[in-house]
Amino acid sequence: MSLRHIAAMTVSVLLSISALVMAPIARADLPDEIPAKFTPKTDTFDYARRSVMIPMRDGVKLNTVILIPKGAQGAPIILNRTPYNATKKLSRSDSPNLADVVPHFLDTAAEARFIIVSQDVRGKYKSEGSYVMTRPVIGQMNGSDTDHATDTYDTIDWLVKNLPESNGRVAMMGGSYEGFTSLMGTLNPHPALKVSIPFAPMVDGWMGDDWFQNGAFRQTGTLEFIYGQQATRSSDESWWTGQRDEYAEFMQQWSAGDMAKAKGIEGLGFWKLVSAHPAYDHYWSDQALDKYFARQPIGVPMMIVSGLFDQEDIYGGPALYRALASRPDAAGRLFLVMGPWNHGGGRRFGGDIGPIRFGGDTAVTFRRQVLQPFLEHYLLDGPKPDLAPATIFQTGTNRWQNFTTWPIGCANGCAVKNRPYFLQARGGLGPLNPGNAGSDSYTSDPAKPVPYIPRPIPTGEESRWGEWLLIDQRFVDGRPDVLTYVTDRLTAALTISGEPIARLFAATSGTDADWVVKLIDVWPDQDINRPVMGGYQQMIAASILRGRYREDFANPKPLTPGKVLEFNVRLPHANHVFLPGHKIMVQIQSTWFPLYDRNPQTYVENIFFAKPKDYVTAVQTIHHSNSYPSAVELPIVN
Ligand code: PG9
Repeated sequence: MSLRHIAAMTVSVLLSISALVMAPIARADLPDEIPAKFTPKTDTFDYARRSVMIPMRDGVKLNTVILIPKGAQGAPIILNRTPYNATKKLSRSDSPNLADVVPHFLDTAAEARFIIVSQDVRGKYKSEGSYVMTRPVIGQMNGSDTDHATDTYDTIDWLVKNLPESNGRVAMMGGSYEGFTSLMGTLNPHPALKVSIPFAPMVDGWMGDDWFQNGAFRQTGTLEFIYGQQATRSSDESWWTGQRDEYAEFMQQWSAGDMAKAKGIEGLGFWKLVSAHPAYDHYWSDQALDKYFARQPIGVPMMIVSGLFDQEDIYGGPALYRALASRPDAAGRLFLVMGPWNHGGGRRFGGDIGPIRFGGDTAVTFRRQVLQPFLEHYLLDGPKPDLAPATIFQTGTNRWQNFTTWPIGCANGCAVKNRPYFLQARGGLGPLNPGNAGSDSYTSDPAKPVPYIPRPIPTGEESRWGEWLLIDQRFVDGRPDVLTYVTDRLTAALTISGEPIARLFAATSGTDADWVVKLIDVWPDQDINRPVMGGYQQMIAASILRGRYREDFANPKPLTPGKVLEFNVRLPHANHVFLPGHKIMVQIQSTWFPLYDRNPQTYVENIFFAKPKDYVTAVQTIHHSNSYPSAVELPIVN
């Protein structure tokens, strides 16, 4: 073989090797490793899971997750309707046991082998259709043919016809937004719906639930919530921040409108509506469910469950109860439970909030001793529970109390009367008239707002959101822009039961002002066994009023600079004993940041869009004299 021959052969071998190396592997050569259908091995599970798309009357299908206890026969159904991902809701753990995969508030129902169902509301997660935040009922505000009432009806109709394991009786349960859907499901109810238990329901988003409190905009929670709910269907985009301290984050913009713009959410549907309706106009009052339900028959027996320290929906539960309780169809069918809970406490753990303890897990006690017997009575013909119309936890003494009305008010021979505790000179507080003319002033500076909890105010895993209403208030006591009034040390217990109201006679140098009032229980100076409680300033009830709504929530008006005006600040309901050795304190301030957006203190048409130049310092004067007797009226039990 000649050299040329060998060279030619070598070249051809190299070429074919390189051809082999370079030849692309056909994509089809890699088989899909995910099977067309995977059947999980669930023979050790004590329940079966089904996911179905249930058709509504307009053809839209809603994703519904159904957990059926194995061997179930004649089991009642608990229905939860959520904007928070039904699949995740029913996957609390990876346990094969039903009671461990459902959320805590369904634990007793799961232990009793009820069928548990959760459904994505229209437009969220795997459900079809369009999403509208807290979709209003069909009518003026909802021109479509569907709302939560019709979707509930259609869902229940499907469930009772398609689940042979059920006894055809359904209860609705859920908290907050799901409390709202549990309430809406009772309008024109399906005959199979036997009872509803709305926990911490969102009832009036302007007066005190979620979005506003007496007209002050709850900016942190709301903007973040709108982002999470409305940016995408599956809530996979969410609020971002480059700050650990939410105070610093919100100081970067003056108005909530500028903050929304900075985050890129100014085009989202609900934000556009909120920011177009700063006052309590028809948009809000027509959606207020206490007012709406007061005009409807009570569809099914209902247990409204509320938290005394709910940082999101403290208003709705008792407001709804009050609107309905005196109607004839409420007798024996309407119940209120108020526990020492934050938002979710009754649905999860109710043993403490921060360092404040309630003498054991009150949430488990409630679920086992009150909720489950109630469910079993209506869903399984169990014995009629011995349940008072209002079951309210008394803080301070840490015990449950039963009442025939709530608030007690003038029932039972006026056992409870509102009595003023007057602000007095030198920071005093007490039942005696304040006497000689007196007043205290402070400068409220929107550039240095009072934080609502100590800084840094972290979000995410470090967040103190669930405990903030019970954080020790000493961190602001003594600030020059916070006024403090306090009683002498109590020699006897003082019990309040109901809704405290602050009546402030105040003047501002500006043309608008916010008034924050906090009713505080001051613990004895020292506690050897629990040092953290020594001198603790525990809020019992607190609220904010945007001054422009002093006369009319629907029609704001500028304040006249320097003129003494009366401002009535309604505080959330309380059922509390100030124990001997404790003191009663009131704190007053004009910012509560960044939770509430800042009042520019210059009257502008729409605070959402106030300009930086509108934000000015103002001198706030609180009067305490016989002619201007500022006071906190306490619902004192005789
Ligand atoms: N507080 C929340 C909410 C309720 C209703 C409407 C919007 C938000 C919640 O926890 O669901």
